[in-house]
Parts: sequence; C-alpha cells; structure tokens
Amino acid sequence: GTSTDNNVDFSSARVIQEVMEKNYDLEALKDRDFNIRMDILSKLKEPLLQIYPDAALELFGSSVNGFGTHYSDIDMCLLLDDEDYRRNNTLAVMSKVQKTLFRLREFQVVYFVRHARIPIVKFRHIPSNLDGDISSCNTFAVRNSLMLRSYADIDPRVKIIGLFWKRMLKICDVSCAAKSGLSSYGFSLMLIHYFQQLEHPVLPILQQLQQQTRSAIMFDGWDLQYFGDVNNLKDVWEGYGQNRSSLGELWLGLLRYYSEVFDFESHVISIRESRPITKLSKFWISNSLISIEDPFLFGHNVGSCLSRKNSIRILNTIRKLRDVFMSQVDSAVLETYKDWL
Ligand code: 3AT
Ligand code: MG
Repeated sequence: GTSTDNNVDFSSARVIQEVMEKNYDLEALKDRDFNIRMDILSKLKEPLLQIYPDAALELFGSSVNGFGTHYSDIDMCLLLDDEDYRRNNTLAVMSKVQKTLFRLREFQVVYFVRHARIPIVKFRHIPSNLDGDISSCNTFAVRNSLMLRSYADIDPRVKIIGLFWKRMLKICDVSCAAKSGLSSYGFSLMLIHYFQQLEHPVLPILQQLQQQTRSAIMFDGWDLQYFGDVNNLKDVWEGYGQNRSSLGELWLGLLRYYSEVFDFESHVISIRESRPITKLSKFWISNSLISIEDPFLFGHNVGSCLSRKNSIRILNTIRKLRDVFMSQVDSAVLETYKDWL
C-alpha cells in the first residue's frame, strides 16, 4: 500500500494539536446532547408506532457514529417488520410519516424529498432548533453508523481529527450533499481509509478481522459482519497500539495523503480491504473522480453524485488546507483559523 511519511517534525504540529483539541471540546456531542436527541426520538416514536406497531425508530448517522457535534442533524430511520415491508412501498410509508409530523406541534416539516435513492422527510424540532430527517428501511445506514462508531471508539485521535476534518470541510463549503458536495459520511470514510493504510495503522479493517471467526450476517444478499468488540481488539489485531504519531502529524499526514499520494484517477477509496482497489477492477472507470466504496453495499459509490468539477473542487480544497497547515504558523494565527481559511 501507499503511505505518507509520518515522522516529519513540523514546528506547528503542537499548535495544530491544541486547536484540534479545543475544537473537539467545543463541538463534540456530549451525553446531554445525546439525551435531547433521545427525547425527540421518543416524541416521534409514539405516533409512528401507532401506525406501524411492529416497527422500530432508530437514530443513525452522527447522532450515534462517534463523529457527531451538538448541532449535527438528527438522522432517524423507521425500520418496518418483514410483513409491513411487503405490504407497503417506501413512498407510501414516508407520506404517512409526513402526515404524522404535520400533526405534532413541536415539529415543522421542512421538506419531503420524494425522488431520491432514499426518500426522506426533513423536519425541524422547534424547541431545540435541531434539524433532522426520517427515512425508512435504511438498514445499511443503521449498520454502517454502528461500524463507524466502533472505529471512532478504537482511538481517541480518530474522533478529534474526525471532527476537525468535518469542520474544515464545512467551513470550506465542500461538505454538503445538498449543495453538490460530498456528504459527511463520504468524508468520514476517507478519514478511516487514511488511518488504515498508514505504515503503522491507527485503525484495523474491522470487516477483515471478523473473517477469522466469522459467520456471515446476511441482509439482502450483503454481508453485514464486522468485528465490533473493540475493547478486545488487542487479541485479534497485531497492529494494536503501534502508532504513536501526534495529532498534528496525523492531521498533516491526512492532508498530504489525499493531495500527494492517493491516485484518484485510478483508485477507489475503500475501508473494507487492505489491498488497493482499482476503478478498473470494479468497472467504475466512468464513475466520479472521487469514488468511495460503501463498506457493506460495496456496489454503491458514495461519491456518485459528484460531478468531475465538484470532485476537483474538493481535491483543491484539501490541497489548500495542506498548504495552509504546512506553512509555519503561530498560535495567534491558528486561533483565528476560521477567518483566514
Ligand atoms: P453530520 O454530522 O450530519 O454532518 P453524518 O455522519 O450524520 O454527519 P450524513 O448526515 O451525511 O452524515 O449522513 C447520515 C448517514 O446517512 C450516514 C450514512 O449511513 C448515510 N449516508 C449519507 N450519505 C450517503 C451516501 N452518499 N451513500 C450511502 N449512505 C449515505
Ligand atoms: Mg447527519
């Protein structure tokens, strides 16, 4: 595999570390924020379960995946039981969800996205001012959110750098699927892939570790298995604890990896395999420049909505971030990073 030189001594690395830690303290989703989300969930659960008594309403995305901020949107998924799946089509279900939301005083329906791969109803919870969306039957999303959570729990550096990465990309206006950018999910997969391919990886490949003792969990013909027992990772992963790089080194390594090392023209970003995956091998030659394999539904390209122009805009942004953070910066400048990026 490819890897960036991780041991370069950058004088600004310590300052960058302080900024990242501060950003984490200010932004990370705390228990209190999580409880607000659980309250909102239960307010929706009651009326929805009156319509579908055997269904479950679950949080997914950054409310549970370890990369959440206190202002992240609330992603919810209504999972119907098999019988209801057969009887109802998703659009009919979602239009009942919309009607239910209309009746609830605390909620405001913002939008019903009918013609998407996954139809969603967007809402705002007025008392908390949080935005959210409800989708239905999105089993893969619930599952990949849990796996991301396992990755985030393996090493504290993953969450700290993850939140900074998401924040920088939002400030630079490239992280918003609705504005033809890439979703946070896509950027989180890029982050995990980077941590996996280092010479001394910060993260293992959880879907490969499990293969040693696995019995597949199949859903719709796809294997949803991964090693989720991260407290006992030591026993199954020989690379455990071997990466000692500082936050600053890893951050600069990330920016350099995606501006200097990774070959976007010919390769696909994957968190499921250690060997490099080419676009050719997946017949993804005419796919988006930034192609990211979904870890479970691996025929799905998470970057598929990106035009070439928007892919290039993202890569230019990462390059610009590299230049900014590689230059000799003093703490006073970094403190105001929001203004000069
Ligand atoms: P934010 O904190 O909300 O920015 P997030 O991790 O919740 O970050 P999103 O809201 O973009 O990320 O997405 C929520 C989940 O929806 C994550 C993933 O399970 C699913 N998802 C998002 N984008 C895609 C995509 N392009 N393909 C497949 N699944 C996706
Ligand atoms: Mg979200």
